[in-house]
Amino acid sequence: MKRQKDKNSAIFFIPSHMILLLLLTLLLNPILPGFHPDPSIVAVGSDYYTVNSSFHYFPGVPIYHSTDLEHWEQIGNVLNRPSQLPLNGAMNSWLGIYAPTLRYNDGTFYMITTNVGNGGNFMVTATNPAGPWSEPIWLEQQGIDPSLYFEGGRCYMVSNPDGVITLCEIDPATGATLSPSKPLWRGTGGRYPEGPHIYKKDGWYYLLISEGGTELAHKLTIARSRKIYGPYKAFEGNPIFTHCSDAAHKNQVQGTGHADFFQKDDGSWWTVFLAYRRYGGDFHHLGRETFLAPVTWEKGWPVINGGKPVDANPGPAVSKAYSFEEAGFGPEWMHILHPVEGNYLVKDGRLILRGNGCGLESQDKSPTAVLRRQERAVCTMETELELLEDGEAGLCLYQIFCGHAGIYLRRNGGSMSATVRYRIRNLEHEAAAMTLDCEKARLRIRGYDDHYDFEIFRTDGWQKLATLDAPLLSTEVVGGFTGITTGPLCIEGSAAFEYFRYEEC
Ligand code: 6LW
Repeated sequence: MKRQKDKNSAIFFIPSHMILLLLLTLLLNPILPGFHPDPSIVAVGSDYYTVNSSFHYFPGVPIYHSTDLEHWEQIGNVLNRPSQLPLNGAMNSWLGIYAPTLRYNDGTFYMITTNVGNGGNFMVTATNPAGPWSEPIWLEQQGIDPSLYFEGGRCYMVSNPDGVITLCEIDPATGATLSPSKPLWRGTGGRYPEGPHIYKKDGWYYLLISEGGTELAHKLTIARSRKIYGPYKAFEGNPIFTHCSDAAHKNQVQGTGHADFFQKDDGSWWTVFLAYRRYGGDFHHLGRETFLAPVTWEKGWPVINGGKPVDANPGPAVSKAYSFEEAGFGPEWMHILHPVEGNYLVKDGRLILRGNGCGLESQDKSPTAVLRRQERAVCTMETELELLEDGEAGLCLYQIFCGHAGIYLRRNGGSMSATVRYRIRNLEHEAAAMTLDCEKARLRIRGYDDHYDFEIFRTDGWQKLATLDAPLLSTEVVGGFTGITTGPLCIEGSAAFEYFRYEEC
Protein backbone atom coordinates (compact mmCIF):
# COMPACT_ATOMS: atom_id res chain seq x y z
CA MET A 1 0.00 0.00 0.00
CA LYS A 2 2.75 2.39 0.97
CA ARG A 3 4.68 1.59 -2.18
CA GLN A 4 1.53 2.27 -4.22
CA LYS A 5 1.11 5.66 -2.55
CA ASP A 6 4.75 6.57 -3.25
CA LYS A 7 4.33 5.56 -6.84
CA ASN A 8 1.27 7.76 -7.22
CA SER A 9 2.85 10.72 -5.56
CA ALA A 10 5.86 10.33 -7.87
CA ILE A 11 3.47 10.69 -10.80
CA PHE A 12 1.76 13.77 -9.41
CA PHE A 13 4.71 15.46 -7.75
CA ILE A 14 5.78 18.54 -9.68
CA PRO A 15 8.85 20.24 -8.22
CA SER A 16 8.31 23.89 -7.30
CA HIS A 17 10.89 25.15 -9.81
CA MET A 18 8.90 23.37 -12.57
CA ILE A 19 5.73 25.14 -11.42
CA LEU A 20 7.65 28.43 -11.56
CA LEU A 21 8.90 27.69 -15.08
CA LEU A 22 5.36 26.82 -16.19
CA LEU A 23 4.09 30.03 -14.64
CA LEU A 24 6.73 32.10 -16.42
CA THR A 25 5.69 30.77 -19.83
CA LEU A 26 2.03 31.59 -19.09
CA LEU A 27 2.54 35.16 -17.88
CA LEU A 28 1.32 37.86 -20.23
CA ASN A 29 3.73 40.77 -20.43
CA PRO A 30 3.68 43.70 -20.48
CA ILE A 31 0.56 43.78 -18.29
CA LEU A 32 0.10 47.48 -19.10
CA PRO A 33 1.57 48.02 -22.58
CA GLY A 34 2.55 51.41 -24.00
CA PHE A 35 3.23 54.54 -21.94
CA HIS A 36 2.92 53.09 -18.40
CA PRO A 37 6.24 53.89 -16.66
CA ASP A 38 7.33 53.75 -13.03
CA PRO A 39 4.64 51.33 -11.81
CA SER A 40 3.62 50.97 -8.19
CA ILE A 41 1.12 48.45 -6.89
CA VAL A 42 -0.91 47.72 -3.81
CA ALA A 43 -2.85 44.55 -2.98
CA VAL A 44 -5.97 44.90 -0.86
CA GLY A 45 -7.22 41.35 -0.38
CA SER A 46 -7.58 40.02 -3.90
CA ASP A 47 -7.94 43.50 -5.44
CA TYR A 48 -4.84 44.91 -7.06
CA TYR A 49 -4.34 48.57 -7.95
CA THR A 50 -1.49 50.09 -9.95
CA VAL A 51 -0.43 53.65 -10.76
CA ASN A 52 2.04 55.14 -13.25
CA SER A 53 3.86 58.42 -13.80
CA SER A 54 2.28 60.87 -16.25
CA PHE A 55 4.71 63.82 -16.65
CA HIS A 56 3.14 66.86 -18.42
CA TYR A 57 -0.17 65.16 -19.27
CA PHE A 58 -3.51 66.05 -17.73
CA PRO A 59 -5.21 64.25 -16.06
CA GLY A 60 -2.30 62.60 -14.28
CA VAL A 61 -1.41 59.27 -12.66
CA PRO A 62 -3.65 56.65 -14.27
CA ILE A 63 -4.94 54.06 -11.80
CA TYR A 64 -5.81 50.49 -12.81
CA HIS A 65 -7.65 47.66 -11.05
CA SER A 66 -7.41 43.89 -11.47
CA THR A 67 -8.49 40.85 -9.52
CA ASP A 68 -6.34 38.33 -11.42
CA LEU A 69 -3.22 40.37 -12.36
CA GLU A 70 -4.01 39.65 -16.01
CA HIS A 71 -7.06 41.77 -16.87
CA TRP A 72 -6.66 45.41 -15.95
CA GLU A 73 -9.23 48.18 -16.10
CA GLN A 74 -8.42 51.85 -15.80
CA ILE A 75 -10.69 53.09 -13.01
CA GLY A 76 -9.64 56.72 -13.25
CA ASN A 77 -6.79 59.16 -12.89
CA VAL A 78 -5.63 60.06 -9.41
CA LEU A 79 -4.92 63.70 -10.31
CA ASN A 80 -7.96 64.82 -12.27
CA ARG A 81 -8.38 68.42 -11.05
CA PRO A 82 -6.01 71.25 -12.01
CA SER A 83 -5.71 72.15 -8.31
CA GLN A 84 -4.05 68.75 -7.69
CA LEU A 85 -1.75 69.01 -10.68
CA PRO A 86 -0.19 72.42 -11.33
CA LEU A 87 1.76 72.20 -14.58
CA ASN A 88 3.06 75.76 -14.97
CA GLY A 89 5.97 75.75 -17.38
CA ALA A 90 5.88 71.94 -17.68
CA MET A 91 6.83 72.35 -21.30
CA ASN A 92 8.12 68.88 -22.03
CA SER A 93 7.91 65.29 -20.98
CA TRP A 94 10.83 65.51 -18.56
CA LEU A 95 8.69 67.67 -16.25
CA GLY A 96 5.51 67.14 -14.27
CA ILE A 97 4.63 63.93 -12.46
CA TYR A 98 7.45 61.45 -11.84
CA ALA A 99 7.27 58.00 -10.25
CA PRO A 100 4.29 57.56 -7.91
CA THR A 101 3.91 55.06 -5.06
CA LEU A 102 0.51 53.64 -4.12
CA ARG A 103 -0.09 52.34 -0.61
CA TYR A 104 -3.06 51.34 1.57
CA ASN A 105 -3.20 51.70 5.34
CA ASP A 106 -6.09 51.45 7.73
CA GLY A 107 -8.85 52.10 5.20
CA THR A 108 -7.03 54.87 3.30
CA PHE A 109 -5.22 54.80 -0.05
CA TYR A 110 -2.15 57.02 -0.39
CA MET A 111 -0.51 58.11 -3.63
CA ILE A 112 2.80 59.92 -3.14
CA THR A 113 4.83 61.39 -6.02
CA THR A 114 6.90 64.33 -7.25
CA ASN A 115 5.65 67.20 -9.38
CA VAL A 116 8.95 68.23 -10.98
CA GLY A 117 8.87 71.97 -11.61
CA ASN A 118 5.72 72.63 -9.56
CA GLY A 119 6.19 72.05 -5.87
CA GLY A 120 8.09 68.76 -5.62
CA ASN A 121 6.92 65.96 -3.33
CA PHE A 122 3.31 65.61 -2.26
CA MET A 123 0.70 62.97 -1.52
CA VAL A 124 -3.03 62.62 -1.96
CA THR A 125 -5.43 60.28 -0.17
CA ALA A 126 -8.73 58.55 -0.93
CA THR A 127 -10.99 55.94 0.61
CA ASN A 128 -12.09 54.79 -2.85
CA PRO A 129 -9.17 54.29 -5.27
CA ALA A 130 -11.44 55.35 -8.15
CA GLY A 131 -11.60 58.75 -6.45
CA PRO A 132 -12.19 61.41 -5.46
CA TRP A 133 -8.63 61.93 -4.25
CA SER A 134 -7.74 64.74 -1.85
CA GLU A 135 -5.98 67.98 -2.56
CA PRO A 136 -2.16 67.69 -2.43
CA ILE A 137 -0.48 67.42 0.95
CA TRP A 138 2.96 68.95 0.29
CA LEU A 139 6.01 67.32 1.85
CA GLU A 140 9.28 68.72 3.09
CA GLN A 141 11.75 65.98 2.13
CA GLN A 142 12.65 66.32 -1.54
CA GLY A 143 14.38 64.02 -4.05
CA ILE A 144 12.36 62.07 -6.61
CA ASP A 145 10.43 58.79 -6.30
CA PRO A 146 9.02 59.14 -2.78
CA SER A 147 7.55 56.03 -1.20
CA LEU A 148 5.68 55.32 2.03
CA TYR A 149 6.06 52.53 4.58
CA PHE A 150 3.55 52.10 7.42
CA GLU A 151 4.29 50.19 10.61
CA GLY A 152 2.98 50.27 14.18
CA GLY A 153 0.97 53.46 13.71
CA ARG A 154 3.95 55.24 12.14
CA CYS A 155 4.42 56.40 8.58
CA TYR A 156 7.87 56.61 6.97
CA MET A 157 8.81 58.29 3.72
CA VAL A 158 11.84 57.46 1.55
CA SER A 159 13.06 59.42 -1.49
CA ASN A 160 16.45 60.27 -3.03
CA PRO A 161 17.55 63.85 -2.26
CA ASP A 162 21.06 64.47 -3.68
CA GLY A 163 21.19 60.92 -5.02
CA VAL A 164 21.07 59.28 -1.56
CA ILE A 165 18.12 57.17 -0.43
CA THR A 166 16.87 59.06 2.60
CA LEU A 167 14.24 58.28 5.26
CA CYS A 168 12.11 60.37 7.58
CA GLU A 169 8.95 59.84 9.57
CA ILE A 170 5.95 61.91 8.58
CA ASP A 171 2.44 62.56 9.83
CA PRO A 172 0.30 60.94 7.12
CA ALA A 173 -2.59 63.31 7.82
CA THR A 174 -0.70 66.60 7.53
CA GLY A 175 2.54 65.61 5.79
CA ALA A 176 4.53 67.22 8.62
CA THR A 177 8.05 65.83 9.06
CA LEU A 178 8.36 64.10 12.44
CA SER A 179 12.02 63.07 12.38
CA PRO A 180 15.21 64.39 10.76
CA SER A 181 15.90 63.02 7.28
CA LYS A 182 18.45 60.22 7.55
CA PRO A 183 20.56 59.05 4.57
CA LEU A 184 20.27 55.25 4.28
CA TRP A 185 22.07 54.03 1.17
CA ARG A 186 23.73 55.24 -2.01
CA GLY A 187 23.25 51.95 -3.83
CA THR A 188 26.10 49.93 -5.30
CA GLY A 189 27.69 52.69 -7.37
CA GLY A 190 25.37 52.78 -10.37
CA ARG A 191 24.20 56.21 -11.48
CA TYR A 192 20.80 57.54 -10.30
CA PRO A 193 19.98 55.52 -7.16
CA GLU A 194 16.18 56.00 -7.18
CA GLY A 195 12.79 54.32 -6.96
CA PRO A 196 13.21 53.22 -3.31
CA HIS A 197 10.67 51.07 -1.47
CA ILE A 198 10.87 49.52 1.99
CA TYR A 199 9.36 46.10 2.77
CA LYS A 200 9.54 44.01 5.93
CA LYS A 201 10.02 40.24 5.88
CA ASP A 202 11.14 37.86 8.63
CA GLY A 203 12.31 40.71 10.85
CA TRP A 204 14.40 42.39 8.10
CA TYR A 205 13.75 45.75 6.50
CA TYR A 206 14.51 45.43 2.80
CA LEU A 207 15.38 48.55 0.82
CA LEU A 208 14.77 47.93 -2.88
CA ILE A 209 16.05 50.56 -5.33
CA SER A 210 16.91 51.09 -9.00
CA GLU A 211 20.26 52.20 -10.37
CA GLY A 212 21.85 52.82 -13.74
CA GLY A 213 19.19 55.18 -15.12
CA THR A 214 16.01 54.23 -16.89
CA GLU A 215 17.73 53.14 -20.12
CA LEU A 216 19.77 50.05 -21.06
CA ALA A 217 21.81 49.95 -17.83
CA HIS A 218 18.72 49.94 -15.58
CA LYS A 219 18.94 47.47 -12.69
CA LEU A 220 17.45 46.58 -9.32
CA THR A 221 19.60 46.38 -6.21
CA ILE A 222 18.72 45.67 -2.60
CA ALA A 223 20.04 46.08 0.92
CA ARG A 224 18.63 45.09 4.33
CA SER A 225 18.76 45.98 7.98
CA ARG A 226 17.24 44.84 11.24
CA LYS A 227 16.32 48.46 11.99
CA ILE A 228 14.40 50.79 9.73
CA TYR A 229 16.96 53.60 10.11
CA GLY A 230 19.80 51.18 9.25
CA PRO A 231 22.62 50.46 8.89
CA TYR A 232 21.65 48.75 5.61
CA LYS A 233 23.91 46.07 4.22
CA ALA A 234 23.89 45.52 0.46
CA PHE A 235 23.22 42.03 -0.92
CA GLU A 236 26.42 40.52 -2.26
CA GLY A 237 24.52 39.13 -5.24
CA ASN A 238 23.41 42.58 -6.50
CA PRO A 239 22.02 43.45 -8.95
CA ILE A 240 19.02 41.23 -8.30
CA PHE A 241 17.59 41.98 -11.74
CA THR A 242 18.77 43.58 -14.99
CA HIS A 243 18.60 42.92 -18.71
CA CYS A 244 21.94 44.68 -19.12
CA SER A 245 23.58 41.27 -19.11
CA ASP A 246 25.00 38.68 -21.43
CA ALA A 247 21.92 36.51 -20.88
CA ALA A 248 19.40 39.21 -21.80
CA HIS A 249 20.98 41.69 -24.16
CA LYS A 250 19.32 40.12 -27.20
CA ASN A 251 15.88 40.14 -25.56
CA GLN A 252 13.32 42.51 -27.06
CA VAL A 253 12.58 43.64 -23.50
CA GLN A 254 15.17 46.08 -22.16
CA GLY A 255 15.61 48.77 -19.52
CA THR A 256 14.21 46.59 -16.71
CA GLY A 257 14.06 48.37 -13.35
CA HIS A 258 11.95 50.55 -11.10
CA ALA A 259 10.09 47.73 -9.35
CA ASP A 260 7.54 47.47 -6.56
CA PHE A 261 7.06 44.17 -4.67
CA PHE A 262 3.72 42.95 -3.34
CA GLN A 263 2.19 39.82 -1.84
CA LYS A 264 -0.86 38.02 -3.13
CA ASP A 265 -3.34 36.86 -0.53
CA ASP A 266 -1.89 33.34 -0.87
CA GLY A 267 1.34 34.77 0.54
CA SER A 268 3.33 34.54 -2.72
CA TRP A 269 5.58 37.47 -3.62
CA TRP A 270 5.44 39.27 -6.95
CA THR A 271 6.75 42.43 -8.51
CA VAL A 272 5.71 44.98 -11.08
CA PHE A 273 8.53 46.81 -12.82
CA LEU A 274 9.14 48.93 -15.89
CA ALA A 275 10.79 47.85 -19.12
CA TYR A 276 10.39 48.68 -22.79
CA ARG A 277 10.14 46.65 -25.97
CA ARG A 278 12.60 47.46 -28.75
CA TYR A 279 11.39 47.95 -32.31
CA GLY A 280 13.36 48.58 -35.51
CA GLY A 281 16.72 48.00 -33.82
CA ASP A 282 17.74 49.51 -30.50
CA PHE A 283 14.80 51.91 -30.34
CA HIS A 284 11.58 52.14 -28.37
CA HIS A 285 8.75 54.47 -29.30
CA LEU A 286 5.83 53.03 -27.27
CA GLY A 287 7.32 54.18 -23.98
CA ARG A 288 8.26 52.40 -20.80
CA GLU A 289 5.67 49.77 -19.94
CA THR A 290 4.52 47.85 -16.85
CA PHE A 291 5.62 44.22 -16.49
CA LEU A 292 4.90 41.54 -13.89
CA ALA A 293 7.12 38.75 -12.51
CA PRO A 294 7.11 36.33 -9.57
CA VAL A 295 9.53 36.83 -6.70
CA THR A 296 10.92 33.93 -4.69
CA TRP A 297 13.33 34.12 -1.76
CA GLU A 298 16.62 32.27 -1.38
CA LYS A 299 18.69 32.56 1.75
CA GLY A 300 16.88 35.73 2.73
CA TRP A 301 17.22 37.57 -0.60
CA PRO A 302 14.72 37.94 -3.46
CA VAL A 303 15.02 36.19 -6.82
CA ILE A 304 13.00 37.77 -9.63
CA ASN A 305 11.43 35.63 -12.35
CA GLY A 306 13.34 32.55 -11.25
CA GLY A 307 16.57 34.40 -12.08
CA LYS A 308 15.67 34.45 -15.77
CA PRO A 309 15.12 37.36 -18.18
CA VAL A 310 11.51 38.39 -18.72
CA ASP A 311 10.18 37.89 -22.24
CA ALA A 312 7.50 39.89 -24.04
CA ASN A 313 4.29 37.86 -24.26
CA PRO A 314 1.62 40.44 -25.10
CA GLY A 315 -2.05 39.87 -24.37
CA PRO A 316 -4.78 39.88 -27.02
CA ALA A 317 -5.12 42.83 -29.41
CA VAL A 318 -7.48 45.55 -28.21
CA SER A 319 -9.82 47.60 -30.38
CA LYS A 320 -11.78 50.62 -29.38
CA ALA A 321 -14.21 52.63 -31.50
CA TYR A 322 -15.11 56.05 -30.13
CA SER A 323 -18.32 57.35 -31.67
CA PHE A 324 -18.73 60.50 -29.53
CA GLU A 325 -22.35 59.61 -28.88
CA GLU A 326 -21.86 60.35 -25.19
CA ALA A 327 -20.61 63.57 -23.70
CA GLY A 328 -17.31 63.32 -21.82
CA PHE A 329 -14.25 61.20 -22.32
CA GLY A 330 -13.15 57.93 -20.76
CA PRO A 331 -10.23 57.91 -18.31
CA GLU A 332 -7.78 56.83 -21.05
CA TRP A 333 -8.00 60.24 -22.77
CA MET A 334 -5.38 62.83 -21.96
CA HIS A 335 -4.32 66.33 -22.88
CA ILE A 336 -0.90 67.93 -23.07
CA LEU A 337 -0.96 70.34 -20.09
CA HIS A 338 -4.34 71.66 -18.85
CA PRO A 339 -6.88 71.75 -21.67
CA VAL A 340 -8.68 74.99 -22.51
CA GLU A 341 -12.19 73.77 -21.65
CA GLY A 342 -14.08 75.81 -24.25
CA ASN A 343 -12.11 74.24 -27.09
CA TYR A 344 -13.68 70.79 -26.63
CA LEU A 345 -17.30 69.95 -27.27
CA VAL A 346 -19.16 66.69 -27.88
CA LYS A 347 -22.33 67.50 -29.81
CA ASP A 348 -24.75 65.52 -31.97
CA GLY A 349 -22.43 62.51 -31.94
CA ARG A 350 -19.43 64.53 -33.11
CA LEU A 351 -16.32 65.76 -31.34
CA ILE A 352 -15.87 69.45 -32.13
CA LEU A 353 -12.38 70.78 -31.54
CA ARG A 354 -11.46 74.46 -31.73
CA GLY A 355 -7.80 75.21 -32.41
CA ASN A 356 -5.86 77.89 -30.54
CA GLY A 357 -3.09 78.29 -33.10
CA CYS A 358 -0.96 75.81 -31.20
CA GLY A 359 0.52 72.68 -32.73
CA LEU A 360 2.28 69.84 -30.96
CA GLU A 361 5.55 71.79 -30.90
CA SER A 362 4.02 74.16 -28.34
CA GLN A 363 5.96 74.30 -25.07
CA ASP A 364 3.69 76.64 -23.14
CA LYS A 365 0.10 76.46 -24.38
CA SER A 366 -1.98 73.29 -24.45
CA PRO A 367 -2.71 72.26 -28.06
CA THR A 368 -6.34 71.26 -28.69
CA ALA A 369 -5.87 67.49 -28.81
CA VAL A 370 -7.39 64.42 -27.18
CA LEU A 371 -4.83 61.68 -26.94
CA ARG A 372 -4.68 58.06 -25.81
CA ARG A 373 -1.75 55.71 -25.49
CA GLN A 374 -0.58 53.63 -28.45
CA GLU A 375 -0.16 50.28 -26.72
CA ARG A 376 0.81 47.98 -29.57
CA ALA A 377 3.20 48.69 -32.45
CA VAL A 378 0.95 47.12 -35.09
CA CYS A 379 -2.30 49.03 -35.03
CA THR A 380 -4.55 51.42 -36.98
CA MET A 381 -5.79 54.83 -35.90
CA GLU A 382 -8.61 56.22 -38.04
CA THR A 383 -10.96 59.18 -38.06
CA GLU A 384 -13.30 61.12 -40.30
CA LEU A 385 -13.34 64.86 -39.94
CA GLU A 386 -14.85 67.94 -41.45
CA LEU A 387 -13.27 71.37 -41.31
CA LEU A 388 -15.99 73.78 -40.20
CA GLU A 389 -14.02 76.88 -41.14
CA ASP A 390 -10.59 77.87 -42.42
CA GLY A 391 -7.84 76.17 -40.45
CA GLU A 392 -6.11 72.86 -39.93
CA ALA A 393 -6.94 69.64 -38.07
CA GLY A 394 -6.22 65.93 -38.30
CA LEU A 395 -4.83 62.84 -36.67
CA CYS A 396 -1.51 62.81 -34.83
CA LEU A 397 1.21 60.78 -33.16
CA TYR A 398 2.86 62.59 -30.26
CA GLN A 399 6.00 61.68 -28.34
CA ILE A 400 7.30 65.11 -27.27
CA PHE A 401 7.26 68.72 -28.54
CA CYS A 402 10.22 67.86 -30.82
CA GLY A 403 9.00 64.42 -31.86
CA HIS A 404 5.59 64.12 -33.50
CA ALA A 405 3.88 63.42 -36.81
CA GLY A 406 0.42 63.77 -38.28
CA ILE A 407 -1.87 63.74 -41.25
CA TYR A 408 -3.89 66.95 -41.48
CA LEU A 409 -6.62 68.57 -43.53
CA ARG A 410 -6.18 72.26 -44.31
CA ARG A 411 -8.82 74.70 -45.51
CA ASN A 412 -7.81 78.08 -46.80
CA GLY A 413 -10.53 80.16 -48.50
CA GLY A 414 -11.88 77.92 -51.20
CA SER A 415 -8.95 75.53 -51.30
CA MET A 416 -8.61 72.26 -49.39
CA SER A 417 -5.59 70.05 -48.99
CA ALA A 418 -4.24 67.11 -47.03
CA THR A 419 -0.68 67.09 -45.71
CA VAL A 420 1.59 64.76 -43.76
CA ARG A 421 4.08 66.55 -41.52
CA TYR A 422 6.81 65.38 -39.16
CA ARG A 423 8.92 67.10 -36.54
CA ILE A 424 11.99 65.09 -35.58
CA ARG A 425 14.21 67.13 -33.25
CA ASN A 426 14.85 70.37 -35.16
CA LEU A 427 13.91 68.88 -38.51
CA GLU A 428 10.46 69.87 -39.73
CA HIS A 429 9.35 68.08 -42.85
CA GLU A 430 6.27 68.14 -45.04
CA ALA A 431 6.29 64.62 -46.44
CA ALA A 432 3.21 64.89 -48.67
CA ALA A 433 0.61 67.40 -49.82
CA MET A 434 -2.50 66.70 -51.87
CA THR A 435 -5.21 69.05 -53.11
CA LEU A 436 -8.76 67.97 -52.26
CA ASP A 437 -12.17 68.97 -53.54
CA CYS A 438 -14.18 68.34 -50.34
CA GLU A 439 -14.23 69.64 -46.76
CA LYS A 440 -14.45 66.21 -45.26
CA ALA A 441 -12.12 63.20 -45.37
CA ARG A 442 -11.27 59.93 -43.68
CA LEU A 443 -7.68 59.77 -42.46
CA ARG A 444 -5.75 56.92 -40.96
CA ILE A 445 -2.33 56.11 -39.56
CA ARG A 446 -1.22 52.51 -39.67
CA GLY A 447 1.50 51.43 -37.26
CA TYR A 448 3.85 48.54 -37.98
CA ASP A 449 6.81 47.19 -36.02
CA ASP A 450 9.23 49.64 -37.59
CA HIS A 451 7.22 52.29 -39.46
CA TYR A 452 3.98 54.21 -39.80
CA ASP A 453 1.93 54.77 -42.97
CA PHE A 454 -0.25 57.88 -43.33
CA GLU A 455 -3.30 57.34 -45.53
CA ILE A 456 -6.36 59.14 -46.87
CA PHE A 457 -9.54 57.54 -48.17
CA ARG A 458 -10.33 58.29 -51.83
CA THR A 459 -13.28 57.04 -53.85
CA ASP A 460 -11.24 54.04 -54.98
CA GLY A 461 -9.97 53.10 -51.52
CA TRP A 462 -7.17 54.05 -49.09
CA GLN A 463 -4.23 55.88 -50.57
CA LYS A 464 -0.87 56.04 -48.82
CA LEU A 465 0.57 59.55 -48.73
CA ALA A 466 3.75 58.98 -46.72
CA THR A 467 5.75 56.60 -44.53
CA LEU A 468 7.81 57.37 -41.42
CA ASP A 469 10.33 55.09 -39.69
CA ALA A 470 9.00 54.47 -36.16
CA PRO A 471 12.50 54.78 -34.57
CA LEU A 472 12.47 58.47 -35.58
CA LEU A 473 9.76 58.99 -32.96
CA SER A 474 11.55 56.88 -30.35
CA THR A 475 12.79 58.01 -26.97
CA GLU A 476 16.36 57.35 -28.15
CA VAL A 477 15.96 59.90 -31.00
CA VAL A 478 13.62 62.60 -29.69
CA GLY A 479 13.87 62.07 -25.91
CA GLY A 480 11.38 62.42 -23.09
CA PHE A 481 10.10 60.00 -20.49
CA THR A 482 6.78 59.07 -22.11
CA GLY A 483 5.67 57.05 -25.17
CA ILE A 484 3.54 57.63 -28.25
CA THR A 485 0.03 58.96 -27.73
CA THR A 486 -2.41 59.43 -30.58
CA GLY A 487 -5.73 61.07 -31.41
CA PRO A 488 -7.56 64.01 -32.98
CA LEU A 489 -5.91 67.43 -33.04
CA CYS A 490 -7.12 70.83 -34.21
CA ILE A 491 -4.47 73.47 -34.75
CA GLU A 492 -6.47 76.37 -36.22
CA GLY A 493 -10.16 76.99 -36.93
CA SER A 494 -12.58 74.29 -35.85
CA ALA A 495 -13.23 70.74 -36.94
CA ALA A 496 -15.86 68.07 -36.32
CA PHE A 497 -14.69 64.46 -35.86
CA GLU A 498 -17.27 61.76 -36.60
CA TYR A 499 -15.41 58.93 -34.86
CA PHE A 500 -11.98 57.80 -33.78
CA ARG A 501 -10.99 54.16 -34.09
CA TYR A 502 -8.00 52.57 -32.39
CA GLU A 503 -7.51 48.99 -33.58
CA GLU A 504 -4.62 46.75 -32.64
CA CYS A 505 -3.66 43.88 -34.94
C1 6LW B 1 11.53 58.14 -12.37
C2 6LW B 1 12.66 57.34 -12.01
C3 6LW B 1 12.84 56.64 -13.24
O1 6LW B 1 11.06 59.04 -11.48
O2 6LW B 1 12.66 57.51 -14.22
O3 6LW B 1 13.02 54.66 -14.34
C4 6LW B 1 12.11 58.66 -13.64
N1 6LW B 1 13.00 55.39 -13.30
O4 6LW B 1 12.54 56.46 -10.97
C5 6LW B 1 11.13 59.23 -14.57
O5 6LW B 1 10.23 58.24 -14.98
